[in-house]
Amino acid sequence: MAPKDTLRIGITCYPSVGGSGILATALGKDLARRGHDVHFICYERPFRLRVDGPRLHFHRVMVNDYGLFKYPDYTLPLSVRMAEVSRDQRLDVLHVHYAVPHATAAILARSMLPREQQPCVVTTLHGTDTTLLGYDPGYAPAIRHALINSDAVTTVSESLKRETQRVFDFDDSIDVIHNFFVPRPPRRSREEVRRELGLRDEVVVLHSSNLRPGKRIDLLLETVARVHPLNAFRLLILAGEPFAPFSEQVQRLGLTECVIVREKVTDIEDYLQVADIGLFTSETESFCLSILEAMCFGCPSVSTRVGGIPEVVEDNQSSVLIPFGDVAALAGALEGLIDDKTRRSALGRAAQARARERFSAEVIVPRYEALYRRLCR
Ligand code: GMT
Repeated sequence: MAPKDTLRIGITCYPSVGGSGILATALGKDLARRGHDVHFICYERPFRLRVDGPRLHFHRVMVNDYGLFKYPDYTLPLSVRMAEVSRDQRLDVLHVHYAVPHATAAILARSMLPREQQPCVVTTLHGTDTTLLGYDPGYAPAIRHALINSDAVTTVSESLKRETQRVFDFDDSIDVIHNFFVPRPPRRSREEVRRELGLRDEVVVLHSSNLRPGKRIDLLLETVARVHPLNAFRLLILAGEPFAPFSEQVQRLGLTECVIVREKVTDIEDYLQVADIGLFTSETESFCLSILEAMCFGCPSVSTRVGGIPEVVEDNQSSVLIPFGDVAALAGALEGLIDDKTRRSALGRAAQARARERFSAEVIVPRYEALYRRLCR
């Protein structure tokens, strides 16, 4: 890439285990691979950005705990760091993932700088910044203000775009740029991982998430408890947060032998390669990156038909969609796929092809690049 084509991009996201941070990290890595200079500005190193790389840098935001403050403030130190990095690295773009408080901090950072040093602000909404905080009168006006003052707003699905327009009464333009996933080659063999999980010939049903309330882990476990026979499969849960709050339900439903939990897994590909069917019972989901991660390994899912999920998968072609809350139908669909290896494989092949054609870095990242260039012009 010629030097004049190189963009200098600041990225702020939540560094913890969660879809928006994972997506932001993957985007930053891919932009750096394409020759851009990328600067992450966060309170911690994003969990999938283990080390800096060529053109890939991490700038920590220091948060103080002053005695006067009952609650430590993050927004102001973040905005100051954003302004410093923008000035020192001559950033063209500040791309914030998740509106609260990142978009507000970016707007403030931009206004701290002289006009010729001001980066363009791009805000990407990922879900609960609209679907949860957008309904909170203590947040909504601040989010709306930050969106109006962003140079561009993107959402990760059409569904989230519609809801954002409605919830914030926002009629400026919104670009829909779907999520993408770049699978790394697994570090261990399939056999090694199956051995670690203590599997014989059971089908592996996979659920990966941060276990937050909207994921409805209660319904996930109820669904699994209805599937027969229980010893034909194991439910592998890759948990981004501690699973302990659900242990009592696992015992009560007699699922102790059936459920395998791995917490805060970093080598997710090791486990994705052994997954046969994904299971997602979410109440709200703007995209569901976990479904896409499974698709990349030829694994179809049974999931609820909510939010942006029908944009990620096609019902009965690459996955099975069930109305939210219909546990009997979820269990029936799951049982059907556990029993039918041929259908499972056909759906899995279609899912993998769809992931490659629509949600690969090659397809999605150039859309962000085009947006940045449009703004920089
Ligand atoms: O609530 C979560 O699952 C975390 C949240 C996030 O911001 O990390 O996930 C949201 O962003 C993901 C990446 O764009 C989407 O795949 C998830 O669907 C979305 N979650 C919700 O909308 C509930």
